Amino acid sequence: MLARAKPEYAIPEVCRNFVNGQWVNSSVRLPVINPVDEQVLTEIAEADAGLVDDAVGSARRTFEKGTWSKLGLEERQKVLFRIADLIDEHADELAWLESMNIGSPLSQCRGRHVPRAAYNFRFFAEYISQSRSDAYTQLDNYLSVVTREPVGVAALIGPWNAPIALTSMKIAAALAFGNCCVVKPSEISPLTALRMVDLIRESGVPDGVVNLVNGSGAVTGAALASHPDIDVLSFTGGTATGRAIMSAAGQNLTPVTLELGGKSANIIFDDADFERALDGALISIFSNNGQQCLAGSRILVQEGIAERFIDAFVQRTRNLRIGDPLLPETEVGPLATKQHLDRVHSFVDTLEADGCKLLIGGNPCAGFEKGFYYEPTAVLAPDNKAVVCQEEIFGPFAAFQIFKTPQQAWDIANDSKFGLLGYVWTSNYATAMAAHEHVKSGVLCINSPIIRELRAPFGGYKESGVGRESGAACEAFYSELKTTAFLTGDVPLRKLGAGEA
Ligand code: TXE
Repeated sequence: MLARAKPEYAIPEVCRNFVNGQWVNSSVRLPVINPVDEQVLTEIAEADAGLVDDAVGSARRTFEKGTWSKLGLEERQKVLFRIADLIDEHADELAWLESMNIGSPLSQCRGRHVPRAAYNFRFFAEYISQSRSDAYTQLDNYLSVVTREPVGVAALIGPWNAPIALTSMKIAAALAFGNCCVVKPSEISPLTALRMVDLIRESGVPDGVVNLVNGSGAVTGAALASHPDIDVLSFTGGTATGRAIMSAAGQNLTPVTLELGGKSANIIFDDADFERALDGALISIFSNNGQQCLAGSRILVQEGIAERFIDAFVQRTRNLRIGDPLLPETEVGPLATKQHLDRVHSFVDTLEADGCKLLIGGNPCAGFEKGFYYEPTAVLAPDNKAVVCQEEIFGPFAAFQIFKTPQQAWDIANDSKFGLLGYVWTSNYATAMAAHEHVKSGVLCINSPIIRELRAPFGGYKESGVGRESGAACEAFYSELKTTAFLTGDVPLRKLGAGEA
């Protein structure tokens, strides 16, 4: 392995909490581990329920003051554009921090995740200037006008797998529609959210608008999710955690959006553009080290090309460059944590009983003294009942199945508790249309890996989530609708109590 690039950017010794414009420490520390050398990279100062309450209180008071919620549209836009510019200016640093923290290849963090974070702020800054609402004139003598108001305080709980891209989306949307927020990054990956808060402050967002609390899910996350004074909660993470969060928020009738797991079918027909489908299949399962909810982790191949396709996939998998995520040539880095590595590996134990054939991989990588590296893995499953076809593995682990007819493909794709994405590769227009009709997923990509169109809803059917994220979906979520009826004509009123005795 080549020598690793020297650290070029500072990592804070302690990741503190940011409440009402102040950095706040705490005595409980949790280590953050570097997935490459397994050393402590930094620590987080865990926010307890009291500190979470301070953060929510700060957001509430600031919201009521109106320094942000009542700021003119153009001023708000200017600040959001400034955040985007600052993210772009610090893109190398942010990508480096992300890669150091979660082990994602630097090239992917720099090429996709950080630009996406900047784009999230630009997108919502532009979106709000085009916002419209309704007026109803059908009722004689009344004009009913519908307006939107910011909802108040948003709790934003982020995941560890692509923190900057996913958490920035939540912050950008909450701020754009005039809200204050409390952000809780994953305890595994606090670094980029922390740096983003610095940049948000530098951009001119008033103190108290964005607050950040660090800590474990059980302590900090649970205190935030159950806090009675939050108005909405947006979460991205695992399905089990999503369930706990929705129950906690439900006690306060706090609306939630949940973007959860997936086990997406990547369906490849005989008539697909072979090379393109192959590229797409590899991208869909091995990007971000396989740690993505949108992974095409069940690869369904039609029988006419199955053998050739699977052979080619395995060959390309063998050639993947695994290594230090900071090196430019690296295509697959280490998994985020030791616990996650063990979980991914545990699925190998299910293969034999389910009649699956291991095609490649299936072990932690040899040849690395340290680091949570896992071999890019592919298996062939006899049917969709196999555990590796049902459970989200969230690693570089592909499960192939072979199908005969389109109907079989749709049946297998839909036989899942998840329904986040679907991918279909075909040169036949009718097959693409049939996929559109039959595949039960929140997003479907035809002849393409994921394309995240922010104008269009993103989210899942079934256990993949609740609600959607997009311009319009976020507008609906982060604002209250108000109908005001104006009397415009002469409408006599009944005179209660004015009758003769
Ligand atoms: O993340 P969790 P985990 C999937 C993936 C992965 C599995 C588990 O399959 O293997 O989920 O991931 C906070 N109240 N995805 O357990 O628990 C936590 O602190 C409030 C899919 O490592 O979902 C962190 O900030 N908050 C995925 C956040 O929830 C709580 C992304 C996410 O942690 C909490 C990540 C609680 N009770 C994992 N418990 C995707 N959809 O992209 C935890 N948290």
